[in-house]
Amino acid sequence: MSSKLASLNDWVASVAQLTQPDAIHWCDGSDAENARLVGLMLANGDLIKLNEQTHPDCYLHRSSPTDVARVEHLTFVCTTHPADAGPNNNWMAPDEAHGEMDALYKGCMRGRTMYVVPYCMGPVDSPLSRCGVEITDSPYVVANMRIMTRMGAQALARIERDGSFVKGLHSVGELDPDRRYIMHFPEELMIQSYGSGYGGNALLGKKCHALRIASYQARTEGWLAEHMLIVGIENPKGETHYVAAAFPSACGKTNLAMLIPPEGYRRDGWKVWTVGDDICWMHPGADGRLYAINPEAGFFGVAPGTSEKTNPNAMAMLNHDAIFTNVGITADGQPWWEGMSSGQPVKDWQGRDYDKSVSPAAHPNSRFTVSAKHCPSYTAKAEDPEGVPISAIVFGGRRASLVPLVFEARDWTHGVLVGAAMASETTAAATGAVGVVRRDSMAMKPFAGYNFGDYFGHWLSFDKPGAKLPKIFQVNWFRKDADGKFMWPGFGDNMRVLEWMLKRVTGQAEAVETPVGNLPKPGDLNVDGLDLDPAVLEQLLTIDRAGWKEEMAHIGEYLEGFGDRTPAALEAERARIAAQLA
Ligand code: GTP
Ligand code: SPV
Ligand code: MN
Repeated sequence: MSSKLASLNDWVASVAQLTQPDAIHWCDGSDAENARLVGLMLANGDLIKLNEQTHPDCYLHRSSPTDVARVEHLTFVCTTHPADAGPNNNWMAPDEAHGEMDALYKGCMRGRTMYVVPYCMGPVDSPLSRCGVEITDSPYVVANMRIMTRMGAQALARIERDGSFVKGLHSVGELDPDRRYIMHFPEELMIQSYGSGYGGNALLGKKCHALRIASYQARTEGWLAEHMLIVGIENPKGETHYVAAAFPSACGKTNLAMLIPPEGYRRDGWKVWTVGDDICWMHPGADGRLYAINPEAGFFGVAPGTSEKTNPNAMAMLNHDAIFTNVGITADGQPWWEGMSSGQPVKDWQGRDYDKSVSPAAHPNSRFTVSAKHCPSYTAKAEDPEGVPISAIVFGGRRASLVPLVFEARDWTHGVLVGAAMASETTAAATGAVGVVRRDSMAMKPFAGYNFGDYFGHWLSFDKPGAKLPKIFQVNWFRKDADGKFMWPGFGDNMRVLEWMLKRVTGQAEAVETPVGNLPKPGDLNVDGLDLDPAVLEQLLTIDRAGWKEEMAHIGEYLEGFGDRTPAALEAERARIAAQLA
């Protein structure tokens, strides 16, 4: 087979020439094709069948133990000029990077099949969507791409119509951490990945295309590609407001996107609708509002901590047609991870006999892959080619101290500063130390395909005459007390914070103004039915002026790191707040 697009055929031929596969397979995305690939992976050990009664058509994949997370230190943005990649990225000259990658790819697919995977990010009929083709030698990647994107014949038809696509080349190589690179060539709309089979390193439609390449494209085309969930909040009158929220990896996006409101809210008729849990593409619409699509078609979610108590919507979608990566398994072949309320693991994620004292059953970054259509709260609006209008943008991270439960930015410029200044504790989603606080602007530190200074400027540029921009908020679900316990119950109770935000959006609540931002007035945050010490709530909603003064100084140093690419307006905003705190 081949396509009607000469540029695609030529590229596939040149990759085959370089990598020397035994066979080439063009993926059509059909059930039959998927069944064949699953059969092949069951035979070669890539997949293990789970309990057919409790989990029909579910499989466990055990990765190489040294290939369990994104590798930020091996991820590069290869622009002609290093300053275009910025201090927020690793940079390599495009020629040098191509040389390195060609050497790795040379003959790497001998004895393997090369899969050509056409995919569309976003509804196939949406003008906001963009397409790509991933060439890979991993059937596991093909099976995951089939869930995570609109993959196959329909995507290929659109690519042939559009005449353009992002080129992604992936090989698992030897799965050797010393022979591993995730390279991006934004000027060529190209991605090259070698040596890893893990999600963000290997499913190239996700972080590599939909964030790094897309953010670069979005800057030149006047839109935003962001690491954000999209959730719809329907009030008892039946009005739905959509909220987009950027939290760093493993900081609560999937959970907020699938939130089930507390009982009192459900009784009153509040409903929550899931549009997306990881990536959001936003375009200014004709009416001046920002319209968002979820470019993905599935969820690649963190397994540990997902339970009937924390995320019942997720649990409900995980009992059929799902792929589990690096979780434990029970004696009767059910998936198991830490935080589950029942069951008992017998094997850990590496297939060893489970021994609590040696290792958790599931790797902390173990994941599930599942179609969005399985999610009980998934809304048909997620398939709307126009996207959904965004009423509020939320930034949040893991901050054990200082950052209050919620505050509102006074205007767009202040909101962009709040996003740029975000910091969060690192998590198991990326290789390296966990729990270290680092700046993670807009939760895009690992994902912006260009210089953060330019990126902040791009964000500021949306504030122009006629624009009806969302309000911007910061939240922190992760404040801890002196004993190291989370102070806020989180999960479903985050609904209370969302309600206050929407009251601000619709002008139904006042706020206490502080230099840092606007906080809920005492009594305005609905705590009905919540078992929370009022003193704790007060602490969660208090600004520590001395702490913030210091924070503002650190933010100043951080912004200075982007030199003259940092917009003057952003530094002026920071200086204004610092002066008010002094
Ligand atoms: P990525 O897929 O890596 O981008 O992560 P994510 O942002 O979607 O994070 P996710 O919702 O999967 O949550 C990651 C971890 O944080 C899980 O272990 C959750 O149980 C935990 N978590 C999520 N929301 C809350 C919350 O409101 N409070 C607390 N304490 N923990 C939470
Ligand atoms: C993240 O790390 O933010 C994820 C998982 O959503 S990955 O696809 O690996 O990037
Ligand atoms: Mn993510």
